[in-house]
Amino acid sequence: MIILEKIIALQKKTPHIRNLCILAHVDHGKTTLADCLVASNGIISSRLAGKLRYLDSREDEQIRGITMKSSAISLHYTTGGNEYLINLIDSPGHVDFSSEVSTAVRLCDGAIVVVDAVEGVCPQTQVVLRQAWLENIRPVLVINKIDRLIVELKLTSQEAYTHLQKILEQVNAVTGSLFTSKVLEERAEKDAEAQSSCTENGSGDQVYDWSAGLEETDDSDLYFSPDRGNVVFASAIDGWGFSIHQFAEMYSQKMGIRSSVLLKTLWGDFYLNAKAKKIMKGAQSKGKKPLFVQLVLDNIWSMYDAVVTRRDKEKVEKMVTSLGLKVMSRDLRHSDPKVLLSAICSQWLPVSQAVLSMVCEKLPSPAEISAERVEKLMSVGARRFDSLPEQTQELKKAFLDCSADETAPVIVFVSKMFAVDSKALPQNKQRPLTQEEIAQRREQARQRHAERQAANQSAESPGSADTGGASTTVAPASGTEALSVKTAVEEDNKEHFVAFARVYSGVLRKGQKVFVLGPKYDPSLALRLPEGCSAADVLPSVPHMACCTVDSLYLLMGRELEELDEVPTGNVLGIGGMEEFILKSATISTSPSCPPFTPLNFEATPIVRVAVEPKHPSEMPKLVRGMRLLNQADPCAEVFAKIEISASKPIIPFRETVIRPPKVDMVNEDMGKQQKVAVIHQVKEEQTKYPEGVQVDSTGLVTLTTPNKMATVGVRAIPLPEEVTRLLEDNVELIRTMEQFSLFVWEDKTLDINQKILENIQEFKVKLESNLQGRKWRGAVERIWAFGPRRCGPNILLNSVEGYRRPSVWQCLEREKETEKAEIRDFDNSIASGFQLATLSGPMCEELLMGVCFSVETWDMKLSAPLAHGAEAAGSSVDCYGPFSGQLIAAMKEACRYAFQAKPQRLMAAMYTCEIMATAEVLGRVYAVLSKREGRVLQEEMKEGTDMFIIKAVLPVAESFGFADEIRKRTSGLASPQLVFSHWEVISSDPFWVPTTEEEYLHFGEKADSSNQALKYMNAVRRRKGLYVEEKIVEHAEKQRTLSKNK
Ligand SMILES: Nc1nc2c(ncn2[C@@H]2O[C@H](COP(=O)(O)OP(=O)(O)OP(=O)(O)O)[C@@H](O)[C@H]2O)c(=O)[nH]1
Ligand SMILES: [Mg+2]
Repeated sequence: MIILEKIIALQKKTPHIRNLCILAHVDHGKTTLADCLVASNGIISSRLAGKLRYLDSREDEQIRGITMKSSAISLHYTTGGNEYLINLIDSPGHVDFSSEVSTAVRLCDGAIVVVDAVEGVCPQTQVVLRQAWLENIRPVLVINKIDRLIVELKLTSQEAYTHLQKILEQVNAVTGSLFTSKVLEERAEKDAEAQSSCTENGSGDQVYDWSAGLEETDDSDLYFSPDRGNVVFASAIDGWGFSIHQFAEMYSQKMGIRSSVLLKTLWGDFYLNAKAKKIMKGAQSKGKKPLFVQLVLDNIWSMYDAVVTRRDKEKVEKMVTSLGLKVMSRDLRHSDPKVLLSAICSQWLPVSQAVLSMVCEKLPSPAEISAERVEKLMSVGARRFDSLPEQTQELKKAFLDCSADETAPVIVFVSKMFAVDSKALPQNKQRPLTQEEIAQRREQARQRHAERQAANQSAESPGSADTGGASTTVAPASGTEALSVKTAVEEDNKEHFVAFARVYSGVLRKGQKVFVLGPKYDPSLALRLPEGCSAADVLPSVPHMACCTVDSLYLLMGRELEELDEVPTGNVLGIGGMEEFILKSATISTSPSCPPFTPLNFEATPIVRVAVEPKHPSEMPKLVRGMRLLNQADPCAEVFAKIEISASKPIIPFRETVIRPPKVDMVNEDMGKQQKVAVIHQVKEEQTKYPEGVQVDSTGLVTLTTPNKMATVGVRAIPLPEEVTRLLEDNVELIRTMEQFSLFVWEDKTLDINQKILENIQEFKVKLESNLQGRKWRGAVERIWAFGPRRCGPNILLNSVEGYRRPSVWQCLEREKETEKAEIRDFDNSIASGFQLATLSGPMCEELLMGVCFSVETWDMKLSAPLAHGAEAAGSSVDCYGPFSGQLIAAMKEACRYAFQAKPQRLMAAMYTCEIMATAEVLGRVYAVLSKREGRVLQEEMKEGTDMFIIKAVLPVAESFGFADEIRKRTSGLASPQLVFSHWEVISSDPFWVPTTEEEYLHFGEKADSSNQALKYMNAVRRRKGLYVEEKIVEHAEKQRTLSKNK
């Protein structure tokens, strides 16, 4: 309880707060490190640190041994005479839970990035560094598991030094590439500004500057380096860790060298010249031991050698006394040397001290939030910060001040909702009793006992008025007890949602009235509200805004929650009673002009779905409730409904596309012609079964007329180059912004788009142009009509109608120069809608299309003028085929589908990439599993200094179920892959392929459906969707036989 009071007091000292999260690849030791830090506060015993994994509070986390949910804990730490409050969030490292990392990173100002000294930088390490970068939070580095270098790899201290240097280089390379891309971006921005001001002034002399700006920008405090104090070397499991500060202090006393000198030279190419008593440069070239090896690593190596390897009791005792440590004799006698080791090392170089003092020194406090980060948080999507309403812009000051004044507006961001068992809530928890309460209870019990005895005695003499009274007072008491038990049982089944949040300004109090702003809230709507209004007033309803009262506030202490009355700015907290108002994330404020925070950066893409239904249909409502809770809690799977459900097999998505007709070289073509017997004609005829009214010419142009014969459209499908498809996929946000802009123009409104976004759009356009080269694509980019499906997908509708100039989709780029009046033809929208529908579900198995360009080449309308201009609405000439616009949509959709079918069609499969680490012995088995599942190895390399191979491979999602398990089984648990969605890939085989030549007949037989992977996938999807599957089950009935007879 002392801790709690201390923490509450510290919460008010904003400059002494550090909000940070621990990030790393899976299994690099985040939770173990967190354990050591938690133990330093006496919350768990230091003997159990590393074994308990205190922050993995869920049962399934303990069983599986991995973290699945991020959880927070508040710690205090004293260094340099100052007390600090550290709000620590442990995050999961497995890709499957990467959304939890995003929610954690948003609430922090700094991060501890943990890297395994053996495995080095792994894919997820890069991802978390990127995430920290995107959220503008400052990272520090902990290189963990140094003990593995000694015990497992048996490196010498010199080798270990080289190895550690390499790891640092790897980490810095990742940071460096992030930094370079940012500088170049800023540079381009500045250039654009300079250019625009240049043209405004019309000044004649031009200065060309071709430096990239990299030289001028100071990036030195960005990189990790031990001499900058942002790196700690540790072994969390053995409880030790150090930064070179500690050794510099130690040796400056011992050797009489100033510690500032040691700080500069302990890491790097320096050595000690014992004769001259000098530190010299050039250890490597002169073949000397670097200072770091001699003064730091050698000590640790000899400690491990004495304690673990040789178990030399005398030497250990000597070392212990020379270091001035005290070791309990039971540790000295323990049969496991690791126990003794951690007892010594955790005293000598306590990891918590090294890490926490680095954190307090190097990471910023909440008050130091940068203006850049604030603007990033406040400007949603494409909106420019200075296009936000004035009151909203004023709030930037509140963020920067980070003040806990009464007058400061309250701004809180909720990044996720997490479920807590109602028993675990502090209100419902049994408090430990105080001494007086215990005494009181004892007294009560004694009285009751005495009464009962008295009653028993008087029962022998019935009719006593006394006893009657006593029994009536007892009865109701037991009644209420029973009642409360019942309600408690009901409560038991209830999960409570607690909002995981942080205060950015002001003080959040229990019982306060606040606005809850959803992610889609528009702060300009606040202008409509009366000035100076608060959430306590009766206000007109505004979309995505709700008013509510803060129910309860919690301090997050790992698995415990402590109730609080108020939380000042800069702290991480839990808020109860918000489940009605918040789905996943929200912004809470006392000011209605507060903008919602930018959405979180989620790194993972959800690919696979399942359909679920309850086993007993009567339990449907429960399932619905469970699903709703699940949705609120997390994208990860978990069921709250506690009923039996049956889940479908995983639903694997595919995409459909067309490709260019395959090229056959001349010789082969000739041979093909000879062999392709008459069958070929038959097949051709079968395939080109187009209904009446659809004309298809030999080049694949499909012409279709609406039922009322009023309009004709001619459409051709063209495969888009792969780069273009990828470009379209990567720039969905930009396309959406463009679409929004066009919509605003359509409604005669304007949308202010951020300068940077405009530039990105321009860049996107240039890239498109450079990828769409050649005669076929001349001027195509300007003629883009729409993107689809859903207006922003990877397919293009192209306007190739002669003489039709419609407003370009790029109009947001051409705001200034008034383009010549382009007009929109009537029913323009119907054509686009037809295209959207067609791309939404393709003809093969009703999956989305991808990488297809539909070029509208003719569009004739034989409309009498009045029909086009609203006569239809008047009802005078409604034809029997329904509204004309609808007919046109349907015709366009059909035309697109036939155009698609006129080309060679292919399925596209979603692909995972995975990185597998395996030893040489099991390599062959890994390959066997991969090739069985249609995987493809991209790269194989040996991890330096180890006997591990790293294999990078891609694998279709459809083949991935049970993959991780199979690999683990086949390699006896030595290799464990993580699958990450990477891209869509065309399956090269043609689903409609049938054998046509004699040779193929011989080889595949007549049906040939056994070998066709694409057909297999397509039919599986068709079957699932209840579509017609073309399959012969029984072909020659007379040839059937019963197996049992023949056997
Ligand atoms: N040899 C050695 N093993 C360690 C060290 N730190 C952690 N481990 C082990 O590494 C394994 C993973 O540790 P965790 O702390 O659960 O790793 P994590 O990063 O929290 O993993 P996720 O949360 O699942 O991503 C455990 O078996 C630990 O015992 C260390 O310093 N040395
Ligand atoms: Mg963990």
